[in-house]
Amino acid sequence: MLIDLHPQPADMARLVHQGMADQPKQLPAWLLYDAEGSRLFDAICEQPEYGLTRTETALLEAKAPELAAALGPGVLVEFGAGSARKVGPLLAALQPPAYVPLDISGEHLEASCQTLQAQYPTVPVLGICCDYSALDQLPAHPLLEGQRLLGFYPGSSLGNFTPQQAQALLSQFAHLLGPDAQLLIGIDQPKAVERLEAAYNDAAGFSAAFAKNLLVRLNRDLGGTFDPQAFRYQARWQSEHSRIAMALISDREQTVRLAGRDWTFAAGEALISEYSVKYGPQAFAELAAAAGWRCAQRWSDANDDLSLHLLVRADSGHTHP
Ligand code: AVI
Repeated sequence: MLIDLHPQPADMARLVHQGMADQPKQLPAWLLYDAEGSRLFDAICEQPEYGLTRTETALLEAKAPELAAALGPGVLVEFGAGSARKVGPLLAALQPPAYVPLDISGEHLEASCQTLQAQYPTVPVLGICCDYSALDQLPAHPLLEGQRLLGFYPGSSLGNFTPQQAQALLSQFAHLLGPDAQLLIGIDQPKAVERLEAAYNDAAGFSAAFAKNLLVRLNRDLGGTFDPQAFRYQARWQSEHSRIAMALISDREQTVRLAGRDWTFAAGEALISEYSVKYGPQAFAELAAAAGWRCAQRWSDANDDLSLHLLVRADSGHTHP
């Protein structure tokens, strides 16, 4: 079952106008995820240099019963579920009354819903295709009515927002999930620069293809005239911001038409395709606190590369881990 709330072309054009007028030019990360972008992202997750997915999946598998016990009963709402490959152990341990994956990539989401429904026939699955960062409220649905909601936000996708946007997003999740909610969130941590830069610039070229697919997508869906060959992909660690900046660098001065307007690039000018901010446990706890959440418990892998944080509402009086 799928509810389709994908942004309309006029909304996409408005966001593109805003982002292209920014300095540096930058577009919302969710535009990367058309059907091809979602496929390329899945391929990135399997590259030897990109350990995030493997580490988090292993941690979820190992800790699923503990995580389920800490979360308690409720409908599981996953933000940015994509292929929903991580949630299995949690569904098995939690046996929630329903599982509600949200994702921007409709076709991809539909396929994941079908696969999961077949694997977990006792858990009703309700997919919602949407930009979860712009969702004011969850749609009314019998599966959600009167239920306590548990948020699940793995993959460190919070890092694809600036810290200011990330704080707003965490506050919005609190609002969407309601007073009794908890949020289980996966956060990638800072580590050696060489490892970080390699993770976002895999030798097989999937990271570059993923970023360049943005231009193909913009050409197709928003009347763009980008020549992907005229841009080069770059991923750099910016320690002052604790983030990887992924960019498409214009190899010459050029003017591109997009969403009904002309945009000029200087030679060497960047179009930021994505940031990926990394938070250590302390920095993340501060960010969560600013958004009204308290870190109740943390799990991490043996190398302490990545954390799963269990967040409870700061005003809930909930004392359990
Ligand atoms: C989805 N997100 C957490 C990925 C990341 O690691 O920031 C997106 C990504 N882009 C290129 N590689 C991975």
